[in-house]
Amino acid sequence: MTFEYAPAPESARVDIAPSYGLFIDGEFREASDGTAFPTVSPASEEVLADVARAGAEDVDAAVRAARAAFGPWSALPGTERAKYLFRIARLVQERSRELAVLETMDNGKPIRESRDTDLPQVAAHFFYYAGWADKLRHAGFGPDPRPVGVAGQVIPWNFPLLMLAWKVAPALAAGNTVVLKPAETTPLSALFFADICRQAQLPPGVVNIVTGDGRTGAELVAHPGIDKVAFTGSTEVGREIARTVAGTGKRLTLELGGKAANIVFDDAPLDQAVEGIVNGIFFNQGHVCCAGSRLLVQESVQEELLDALKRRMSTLRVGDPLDKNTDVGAINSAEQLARIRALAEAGEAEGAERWAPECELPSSGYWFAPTLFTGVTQAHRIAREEIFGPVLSVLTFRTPEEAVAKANNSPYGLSAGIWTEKGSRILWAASRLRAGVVWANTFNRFDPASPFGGYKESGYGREGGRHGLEAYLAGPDDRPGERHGEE
Ligand code: TXE
Repeated sequence: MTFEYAPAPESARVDIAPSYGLFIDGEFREASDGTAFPTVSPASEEVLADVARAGAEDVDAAVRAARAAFGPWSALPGTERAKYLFRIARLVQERSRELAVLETMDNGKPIRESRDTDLPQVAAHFFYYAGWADKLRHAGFGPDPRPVGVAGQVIPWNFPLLMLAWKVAPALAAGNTVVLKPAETTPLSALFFADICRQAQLPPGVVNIVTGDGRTGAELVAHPGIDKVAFTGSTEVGREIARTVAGTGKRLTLELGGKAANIVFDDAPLDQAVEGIVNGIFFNQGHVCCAGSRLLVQESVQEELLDALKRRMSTLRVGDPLDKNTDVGAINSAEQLARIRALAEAGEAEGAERWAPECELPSSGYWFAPTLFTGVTQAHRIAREEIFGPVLSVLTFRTPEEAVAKANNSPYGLSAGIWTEKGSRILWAASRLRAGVVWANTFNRFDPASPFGGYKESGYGREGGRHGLEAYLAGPDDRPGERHGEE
């Protein structure tokens, strides 16, 4: 299947209304206490729209709607659920230019990325899981695979619509209903998705969207009507959610941060490696949990590689995310910019050497130039903490053993990259790296059929592929509906 798009959407228009409501039981409505918050364009700091902030009463209404919809939705034959998912996938494709522009305006990512990566991946996830909906009985999940129930899903701002797709598509395919809370800085594409659900005539209550901040997320996670919680976000909030969910019988998957090592051996094709390094850390401004934020380069090729990398970084175009020539867009929020700045300053204070190509940053909006730190040691904060921005920390190694040891010396374990011509070395290193995803001679490649998830503080559970579906199916000991008297 190919996902083909018309030429660049520079002329595509998106009509953003002045205000948006919550999507509950198939209807848009204001928050019960009438509160709302603004969502701004990170590239200009202009307010794009006011969005309702869901309080406890609204979260309760959304969970009730999802509970009421669960029985009929889960009882539909898989072939019927598949039709809805295929319809949603096609509508996402039809509206992809509009959605790509919207995503870029609300998030700050380059239009080339939202058009060529985010939107095709969103559609691909709905197509992929649509294909599973009528095959659950024949896929080794047992003779009578059943959904978990109502899923409470809390997602971040780095891939707003794609994270929605990762969570909503498998949940629906398996027969669950959902209440989803998008991040407060990027709520718009989820609300446009709600409109797609209406266009697809999805039964009311199957998908509910409650916008708001962490308070809304906390209400959702703690609600007794939820059977499963799926979260992607920071490790701190992940810990808090794990505490809330502990002992409730709710199922939980957590996809948290990362500090991936991108390991370049001396036999690697260096030009190709440079492209992979740039893609690994500057794609989506480095707002990527699996970003290759630590470059581990073999000492003998360090100089040659860094020269080539600096030349390549000097060609990156930073600026207007709606310009299809832009490579690096805006930082998503003032808070995130402050976090990136603080960690970069810590890098300098601890003695690492900072380098960035000359680039003129726009005067309004949130911006950070692509930045490289050399002379980094494992003790430095920029080698240990997730920066979640366009900042690369360079460390060196002499032997493959040292490379693997340094790569694994992290509280995180989400992803890693290996660059080498030797197939045997790829297998040797991949089996020793404590990372959920290991890429060889490529980076940041995704496919809906591949499971994704981490070790250690990067969280637990897998999304994507068959594993991602399993997370939304009841285990042999689960009794869906039992906690709600629905058996
Ligand atoms: O994340 P939060 P933030 C990392 C990254 C970044 C840092 C902080 O390092 O710099 O986290 O980002 C909702 N109960 N990642 O502050 O707060 C919140 O409203 C329930 C990595 O934006 O974790 C939003 O919808 N929900 C990551 C979502 O959680 C709560 C992606 C994420 O926000 C809540 C994002 C609570 N108590 C940040 N508090 C990745 N793994 O990709 C907040 N939320």
